[in-house]
Amino acid sequence: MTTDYKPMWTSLGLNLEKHDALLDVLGKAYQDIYLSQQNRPEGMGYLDFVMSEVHGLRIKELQDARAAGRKVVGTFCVFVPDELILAVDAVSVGLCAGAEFGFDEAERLLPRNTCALIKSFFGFKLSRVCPYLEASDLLVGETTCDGKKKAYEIFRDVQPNIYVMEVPQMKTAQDRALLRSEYLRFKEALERLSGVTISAERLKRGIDLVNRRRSALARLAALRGANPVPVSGLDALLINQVAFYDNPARFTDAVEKLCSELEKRVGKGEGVAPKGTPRILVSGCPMAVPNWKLAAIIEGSGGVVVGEDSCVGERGTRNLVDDSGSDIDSLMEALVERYFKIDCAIFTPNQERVDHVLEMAEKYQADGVIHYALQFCSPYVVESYRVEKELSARGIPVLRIETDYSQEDTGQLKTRVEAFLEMIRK
Ligand code: BJ8
Repeated sequence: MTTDYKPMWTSLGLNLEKHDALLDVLGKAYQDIYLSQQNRPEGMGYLDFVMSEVHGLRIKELQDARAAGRKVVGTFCVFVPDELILAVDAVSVGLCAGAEFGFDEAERLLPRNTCALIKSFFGFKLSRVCPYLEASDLLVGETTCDGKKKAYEIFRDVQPNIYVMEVPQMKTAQDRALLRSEYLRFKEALERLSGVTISAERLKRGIDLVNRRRSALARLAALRGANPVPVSGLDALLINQVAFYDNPARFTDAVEKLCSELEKRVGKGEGVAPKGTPRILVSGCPMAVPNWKLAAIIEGSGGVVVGEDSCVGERGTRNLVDDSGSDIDSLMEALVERYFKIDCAIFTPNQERVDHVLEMAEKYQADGVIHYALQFCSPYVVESYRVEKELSARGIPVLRIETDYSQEDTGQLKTRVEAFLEMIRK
């Protein structure tokens, strides 16, 4: 960062000392994990720039938007429709929660056996190191897993501007009606927040922006089916992470440009790893910035990640919203139609997820699946049993791991991943 952003961070109430410490750790990790990769596509330069300005220029953009009267809405889950947020000209930012920071403070409010993702957003808030949290005019929580649902009750004490959306847990007609009514309630909350009424035209614009972003990410995902694969799993993960907080139109253009570069690579048979490198599909909990741990271990052990069955990945981006409706009712229905298909492990039963993992394994020519669950995340830890059972029955090797954000088990995980890759190679 060349500009001095300290006055902006101070005005947001950040703890500058701790914030500097966080940026130091982040910068070093990025250098070691990302910038040390070989043969990266040129288009990744845009992502490197965005990351270098993640607490700088992007926050300035948010503050400028606020000064111009627009609102910033922070979210924690892919069930919260960006389309509605964009329809009121607000800026949507997916909040990170991917680093072990401020956990001591978080554990004063939360049980120790809470998943790292929840502890992380508490830690960021209590240490006052996240400018996105501080710049948000509204935070949207949801009743997905019990951990998050109950944690928001406590979070409200330190961050009062939180809105909680109810998300159903089954896929019956009643559940669909519940989601629809929750989206209508959210639409009204956004209208109150912004003073803007969502017309069909406005919603269509929001749908179009998000559809374009999802289409660009789908194009990127499809290119990873090539053998050799033209982009590393680490870089693809980063792109999916940045999608949550970058300007959507600018981000989409950058991804489309990168995809054109990757298409050329595929045409020439070039890749980031030679043919024969074990191809891994990762399935499970979302990996928020800067959680690069598992992908770094896999790719540092001689494998390559070719897809993510994750909310920071295909679970969050598959399916577009039908924008053919001409009135608000039909467009809202189209939103519900798209979001109701999300196969998060909070749903029961959740056969769709197993079907998607199988479909993805085939599409991306995966040699094996690594199931990733955060410790204490009951939905994904429990569901990993069925995922493994059904994949194994079809001859797809599966490694199930449970971890957190610390580096303490890195050596142990590396040993297990190496053994898994070795087994696949035979
Ligand atoms: S739609 S995956 S983003 S809820 S890791 S906090 S589940 S205990 S994040 Fe998620 Fe929405 Fe589902 Fe996706 Fe709870 Fe598990 Fe922690 Fe989790």
